[in-house]
Amino acid sequence: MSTAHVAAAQALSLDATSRRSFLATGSLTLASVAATGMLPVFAQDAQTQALLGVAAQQLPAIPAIKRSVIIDTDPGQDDAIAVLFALAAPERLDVRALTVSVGNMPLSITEKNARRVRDWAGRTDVPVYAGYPRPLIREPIFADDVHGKTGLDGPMLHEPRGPLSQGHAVDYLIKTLRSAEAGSVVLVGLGPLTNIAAALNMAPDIKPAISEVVVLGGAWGVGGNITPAATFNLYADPEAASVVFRSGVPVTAVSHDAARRVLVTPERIEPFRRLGNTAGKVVANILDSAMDFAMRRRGVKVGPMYDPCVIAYLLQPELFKGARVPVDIETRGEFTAGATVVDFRGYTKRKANTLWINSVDIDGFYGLLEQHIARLP
Ligand SMILES: [Ca+2]
Repeated sequence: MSTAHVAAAQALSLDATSRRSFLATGSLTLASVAATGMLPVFAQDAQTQALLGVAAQQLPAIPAIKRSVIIDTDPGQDDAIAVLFALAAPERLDVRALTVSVGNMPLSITEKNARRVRDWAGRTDVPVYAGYPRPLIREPIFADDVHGKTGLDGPMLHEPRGPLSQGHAVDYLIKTLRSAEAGSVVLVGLGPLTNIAAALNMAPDIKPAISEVVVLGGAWGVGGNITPAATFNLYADPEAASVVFRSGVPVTAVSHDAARRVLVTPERIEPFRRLGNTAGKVVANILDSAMDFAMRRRGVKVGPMYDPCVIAYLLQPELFKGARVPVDIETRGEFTAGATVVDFRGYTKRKANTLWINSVDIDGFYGLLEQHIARLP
């Protein structure tokens, strides 16, 4: 472990408030630097600072403690793999609930898919709450061209074994976060951010309980996947994304700059099929379907793996590089709605609100995913 990792691990192991402060400031406090004799994690040389702005740094490892997580999701093929991944790490991630948003498909389909995914993981104990059936302001858009009419093409789809939980996802989020200790819950946003934004708007008093909102989305270097400028999750509800990024809660954006480079190919799929368990087969069948889409769209069997990158970040952040930067969401652009405007060079003079992740160790990611999918039924 590097000295930076040790320092960060010490900072992160202090207590919930200190960890939240680390995420918010991107550096250790002077007191902790003095105590450990180590430099802040995101320090960099002056030339890089002057020419390119903030440089991405390898993220520190974190102690293997168990964290409380609520996953907001719109399954969705890559969502399904991400949720399986998270449910396969119960010693690290206490998945309190799945809250479901409209997104890849209408809510009636995404909530049903969420219940199927928990069945595949053998985890009918994880409640599933349905949230907003539409974005805050705009008309919904769907991604059935990618995920199929079922939202989850590939595996055999069964009738979900357990019911939807009573109550609205936003009410669940507010109630749960109100009774949680400060900085004790990670919110994961794998779909449009409508539910999370609505909860933050309705009950700003829940903010201290949230240690971090980890969002799959945004792009700066690689462009969007729904328009040239924007990524699906943020384009589908730019106003909601703006609420979340401006909320003051520490945001981590696992951007497409990183996630779009985690390529799926037939060679990457085979190890999952060979695992021999149900979950491995489900993952392989989902990715086979994604390869069929890739053939139709690009004429070549290669496609990106998005949502599972967020779970890898939660389990092993040292597989990623990122930087603390100010990020704004475009809500009014004629061609750029939902785009992430990332200020690496300090033009906006705004305080950094986002840990922007733009690089990933791809082999490390696949190793971690495979190891976890292998643990499932
Ligand atoms: Ca998703």
